[in-house]
Amino acid sequence: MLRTTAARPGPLAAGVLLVAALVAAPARAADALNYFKNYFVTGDYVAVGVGLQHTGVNGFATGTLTVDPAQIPPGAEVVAAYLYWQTISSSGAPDPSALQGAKFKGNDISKMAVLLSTSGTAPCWSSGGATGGGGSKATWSFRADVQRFFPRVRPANPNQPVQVEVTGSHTVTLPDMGGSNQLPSTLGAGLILVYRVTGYDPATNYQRPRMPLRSVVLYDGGFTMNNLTRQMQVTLQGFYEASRSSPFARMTHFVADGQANKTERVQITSTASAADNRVVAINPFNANTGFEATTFENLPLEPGAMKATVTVDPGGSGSFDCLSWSSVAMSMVVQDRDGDGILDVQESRTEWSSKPSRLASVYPSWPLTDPTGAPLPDLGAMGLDPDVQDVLVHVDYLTGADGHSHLPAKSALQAVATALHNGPPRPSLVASGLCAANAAPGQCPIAVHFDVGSNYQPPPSFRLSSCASASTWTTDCAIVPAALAKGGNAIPEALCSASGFSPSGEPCAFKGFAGVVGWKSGFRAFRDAPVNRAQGGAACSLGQTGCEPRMPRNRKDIARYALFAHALGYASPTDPSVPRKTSGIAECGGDLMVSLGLWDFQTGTAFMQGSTLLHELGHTLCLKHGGVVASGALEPNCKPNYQSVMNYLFQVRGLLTPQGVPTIDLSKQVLPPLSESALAESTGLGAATPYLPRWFAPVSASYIDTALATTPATRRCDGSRLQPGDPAFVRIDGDPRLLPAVDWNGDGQIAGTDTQDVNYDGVPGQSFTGSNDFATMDLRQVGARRAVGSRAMSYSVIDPTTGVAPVPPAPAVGGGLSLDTGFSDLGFSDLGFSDLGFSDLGFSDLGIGDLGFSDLGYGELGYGDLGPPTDEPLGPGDLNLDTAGSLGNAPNFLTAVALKGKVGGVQLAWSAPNVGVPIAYQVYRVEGASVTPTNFAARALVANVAGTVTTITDISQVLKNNRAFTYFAVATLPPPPDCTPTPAYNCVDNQQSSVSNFATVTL
Ligand SMILES: [Ca+2]
Ligand SMILES: [Ca+2]
Ligand SMILES: [Ca+2]
Ligand SMILES: [Zn+2]
Ligand SMILES: [Zn+2]
Repeated sequence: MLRTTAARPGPLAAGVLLVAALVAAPARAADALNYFKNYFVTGDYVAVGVGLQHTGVNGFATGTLTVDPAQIPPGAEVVAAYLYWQTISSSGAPDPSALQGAKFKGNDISKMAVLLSTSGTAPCWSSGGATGGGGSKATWSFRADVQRFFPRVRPANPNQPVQVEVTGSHTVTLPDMGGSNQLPSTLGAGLILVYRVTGYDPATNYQRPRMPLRSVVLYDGGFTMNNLTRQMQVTLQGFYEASRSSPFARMTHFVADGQANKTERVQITSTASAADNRVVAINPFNANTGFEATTFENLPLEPGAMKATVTVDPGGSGSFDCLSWSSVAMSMVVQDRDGDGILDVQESRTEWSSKPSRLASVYPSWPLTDPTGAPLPDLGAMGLDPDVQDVLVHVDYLTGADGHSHLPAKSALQAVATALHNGPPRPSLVASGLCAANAAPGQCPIAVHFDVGSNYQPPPSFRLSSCASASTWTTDCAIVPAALAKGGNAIPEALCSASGFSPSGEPCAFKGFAGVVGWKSGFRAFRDAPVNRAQGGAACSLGQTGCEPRMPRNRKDIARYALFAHALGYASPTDPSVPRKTSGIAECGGDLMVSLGLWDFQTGTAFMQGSTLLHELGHTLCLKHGGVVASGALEPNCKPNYQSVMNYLFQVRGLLTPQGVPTIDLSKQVLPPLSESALAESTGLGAATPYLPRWFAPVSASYIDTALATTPATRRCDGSRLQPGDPAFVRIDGDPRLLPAVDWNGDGQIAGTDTQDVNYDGVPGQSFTGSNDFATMDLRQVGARRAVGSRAMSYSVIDPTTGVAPVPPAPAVGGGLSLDTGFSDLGFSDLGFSDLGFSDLGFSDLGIGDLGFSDLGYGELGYGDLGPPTDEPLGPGDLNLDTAGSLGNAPNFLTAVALKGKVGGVQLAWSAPNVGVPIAYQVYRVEGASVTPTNFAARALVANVAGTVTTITDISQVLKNNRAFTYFAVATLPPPPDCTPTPAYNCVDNQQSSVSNFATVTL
């Protein structure tokens, strides 16, 4: 008895619109349903329903909710899934039997069910369709977050992302006694899925998004329209601004008890005035005694509409239907002309004040408020602009008991802001006329706004107005004014005791470590923890004056949350009591974490902070380690023809300018394809590049690395462990003197083509596709956050109640509980232990996704986008320290300057590697303007100095006028932590780096 109503055709026919009734407006009624959630997704929702009344056998009705694959586009990711159902039971409170045994796909949902109206609503019990003798009965509406119950499908091809399977048939089993006069009696159930499809369409050269940005708003509760209550009305808000060019909405009603022979009228208005009501449908609810999911398509909203009032009443009909609602969903394309995911009307007050007055009346004052009444932040005053792509990043950080701080260095923020500001034009903005195709750096900026509280504020002379022009923009433009800031919260690290308990007494996984944060429960606990900013971020309870989440909920669709933590809560593969030294983690969405506390100086170098921040920020823009390519496949990491910090080749060492300056940047061009089987030396990468080529070659082939005894890589470039038989490879930087030629095998000759595992992933013969990050990035996912209630990557290794690991169906992903979660002391105790994200672990069933704010979760954000597995089946997290050490940490930016005067000589200066603290440097000199096998063989060791020295003067007698000399430096480093011995390196001896850039001086 499938009662899902087929989609209505149309835009509404003109004839129907003429019916728009000018009936007298009833007094403005209270909303029949409550605001539940709003989403901003590059996708939409799907709703299906099934009627169940009187179908029970042995106390239970079983039905099938069927999602046709045609209802969801290929490549969609599910971001939310809610089951609604209605059961008639005793009034006052539902009898326990109304829920007992409730199942979705065979999983118990009775304990996670959320009762939507605490007093129930009138049952449509009498045969006439109106409320009859049901005084002892009530209709109860329930909701459950069922996202976790959909199976994950791991494709056979590991280069394809994991899918969460939601299409097909889903069985629902609910209490129903079958007979027409027995309780409980379930009317039916409906399923709402919210999905997204990220990115831009390669078939249009990335000019058009695959799907536009839509808002989906969900309202729910319990409401019965009958002879006592002859109208259902609800004003839907939370979408803020419908598209001005295509203001059509979809709307679904989950409604029970409709009868074909009793009529009703559905109307909608964008102005809250009944005079503007447009008829949507006459008598659409006719499922008789069942339940239906009725979807209306192409509802005409007014251009730029900000709210929509839906009214259902009998119309002019004398006979009226008794109808019971549990949910209404609506979606529409929203107005975001610069494609940054932030609506025009949120970015600028002018967009609001210029509305037609009848539309402005629905939001009569500025600033706009979210559906809970909380004012939205004043983004215009922060410098955001509806015609410029903006990225707002709320930054919080942990601080150690010994005084170390994870507040990112100002230079790290500046480097990220500069890279994004100077990006090339995005094709979508060129197509829409917001950028010129040949825009110079800074003329088609991505304006990043770091909310770091009162840190790094510009001088008083700074004017925000200077930020609009490329010629006057400075990195000060990237700092949110302190008066508008909510970020920059310092959070003390908590210690996991030797016996494995946090200070608040919760079990923790990493004994003796502080500041370890799990992804994503622990992360979310920090983000959403209620704090009182005026009291230095002290814990408080929501509802108290001055108490709000660290990242206020009204920023959830506007700001990305960046937590600079000490370490990521994933266990080391070799010792589960120790966290991995992973640099960070992020999802294609709104959340990222940088975790460099187990790196140098407990904070990582400023360069690594910036590089990792841009890398993780890139993941929130849906960029991947191998770039985004037209086929949608996950391409390998470490591709030489992908010059981006997304690529592990460049995250550690940076992208080198011809002068050897390590730079933080994303890929700005599509380089030609590169084949590991045909590496042409004379043509190299096949195009001019802003940065030097980098690749891997056998150490035995490279005359320089053989002679200098460079330590071969101890990891494959993608972070996976070396396998028996893996040859010893080293990382090589291109010599700008040879460009465009590349000496792929490092033998000092430019000749022929080479065949080698140039990305050092253990897979020979690959072909690599170039990728332009700025063309493929998608800024519109800012509001996408994985639901903690969903089953995704962050399973723990430990069940806090039993101390044992969860069993299947939990996927065997390693992980650890967040130490710093501090459940009770963060004021979350009112939600209960399970609510705080332990449903991630698979053993809580309290409908978590309903409580938190990581609503927009989804099944898959965590792992398909993190690239192919590294050394674990699912490779959690990003580049780790061991891999970083193995990627070759040569000295940087070597300069050679001839000194004038009596003594003369050549002054040499360089900077330290970005990872690792050198023990010593060796500086070499060859005669000539370049390095060749011949002059290299005659090289002179100019100096062997301590690792603290970064400048020397060469006053050798061989330095003679009118001759050129070329210098290079190498570093000696201690063995990397967590090093795994390989045939080429024993993890005991010091490491020898590869060479710095070559610096030539002519005397
Ligand atoms: Ca925008
Ligand atoms: Ca903008
Ligand atoms: Ca390869
Ligand atoms: Zn720390
Ligand atoms: Zn990554």
